[in-house]
Amino acid sequence: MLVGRIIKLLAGFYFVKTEDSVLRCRARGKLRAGAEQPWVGDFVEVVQLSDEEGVVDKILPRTNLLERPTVANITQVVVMASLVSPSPNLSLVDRVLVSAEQLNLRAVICFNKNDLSERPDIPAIYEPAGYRVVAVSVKFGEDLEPLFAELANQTSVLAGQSGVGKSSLIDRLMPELAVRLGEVSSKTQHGRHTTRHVELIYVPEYNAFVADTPGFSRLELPSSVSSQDISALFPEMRAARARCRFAYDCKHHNEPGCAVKTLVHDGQIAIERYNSYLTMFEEVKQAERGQYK
Ligand SMILES: Nc1nc2c(ncn2[C@@H]2O[C@H](COP(=O)(O)OP(=O)(O)OP(=O)(O)O)[C@@H](O)[C@H]2O)c(=O)[nH]1
Ligand SMILES: [Zn+2]
Repeated sequence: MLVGRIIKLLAGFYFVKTEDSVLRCRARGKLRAGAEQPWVGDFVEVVQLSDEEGVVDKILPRTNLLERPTVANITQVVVMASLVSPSPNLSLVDRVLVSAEQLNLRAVICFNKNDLSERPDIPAIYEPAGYRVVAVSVKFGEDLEPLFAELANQTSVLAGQSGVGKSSLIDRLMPELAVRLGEVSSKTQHGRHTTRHVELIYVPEYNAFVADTPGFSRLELPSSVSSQDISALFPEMRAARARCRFAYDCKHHNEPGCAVKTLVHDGQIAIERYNSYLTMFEEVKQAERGQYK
């Protein structure tokens, strides 16, 4: 039995990347519906029928299954923002980071277009939180090595507002670096973005999988998060919470003896991050009020 990974779903076929080829596969009947349905990103057992064809026989256990885009076994989120044009939407960056924390995914922040502006103050906002931050110019191919190093051995999904350079990055990762089979005809006929489903691009040089998710711009704030738990999803606030006078009842807003506010005051939590926290807290609080009315 051969083990591979589904990298694309097209017209009822699963394209499974194995050690040394990509097989076009049908799935066994029992796998085609419901919970047993295979998704892009799944590791699967395949019965090979020929050099090019096979049958997906079994889905191996998943570590996660992301929705919108539906993709399995993601290990990290790359949050993309541009330093200028569009100016960075840091509240969107923070929302994606909070979602990544909740999903237990590693997060990397990639600030693009550093050819237009340096703005070292912006990446610095994320340092106290311990996030990996890179500043690159995708267009001019500058400073990309640290980003590629972060992609290595991971399965990444890109998130970021429109115009920050997600497609440009995907284009850089392929075609000269990436395995992207069965694309030629659909590309010439309809262009790349007609692919409705998410696709995984494999970059052999870094053993990196990157999800190409056209139109995908943000991860939704998971609805299961409670207002009280939001501060735990900000790594630089997490440890301080226990030291607040009201401990886990503290909203870190106007309460006396708040350890989080002390860190903000001392510059150990960036004011931008703290403001994002307050916004998200209010948003979730409002939703909770609606729920319990
Ligand atoms: N100056 C500069 N421009 C860039 C850079 N990277 C991308 N761009 C430009 O920014 C614009 C948007 O880039 P895209 O790659 O289409 O952005 P996107 O995030 O995929 O946008 P959507 O498809 O709308 O989600 C294009 O005109 C790119 O040429 C960069 O590093 N520097
Ligand atoms: Zn507090």
